[in-house]
Amino acid sequence: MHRRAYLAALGSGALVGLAGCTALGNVGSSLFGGEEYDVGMTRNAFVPETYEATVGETVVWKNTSSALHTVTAYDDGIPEDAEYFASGGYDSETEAREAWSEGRGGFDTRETFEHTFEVPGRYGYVCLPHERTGMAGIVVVTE
Ligand SMILES: [Cu+2]
Repeated sequence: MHRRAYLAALGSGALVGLAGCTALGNVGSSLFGGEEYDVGMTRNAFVPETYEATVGETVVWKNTSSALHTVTAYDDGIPEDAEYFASGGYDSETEAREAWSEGRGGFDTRETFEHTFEVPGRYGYVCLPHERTGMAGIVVVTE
């Protein structure tokens, strides 16, 4: 995401200003039209499922649904020397899973989570509450 500073400056005014825009064509999307993100989260999926980023890029996930979701990297699904990431700020998949079992680490409608990718490679992650229904995604980071 490259326009974040600009959008942050606009703040919530942008959201109000664009609330009438229904470019995506469904009822819920107009609520989200005023802010930018890289990966959206529908009821049961990350969109896009595979996101391509470059080294140093900050990827922003946004919960564009009414369900509670997590972004939880797989310990063994990221490059060996890469920093682990999970919504809630946990240091490992185990820690994130334990937290989620107690209801922590999720983010709600319209909330965002972001992570800056410094190591090239392939990063697999999952949404813990929707793991069984296949809600998982990949970030591919290139130089
Ligand atoms: Cu989910």
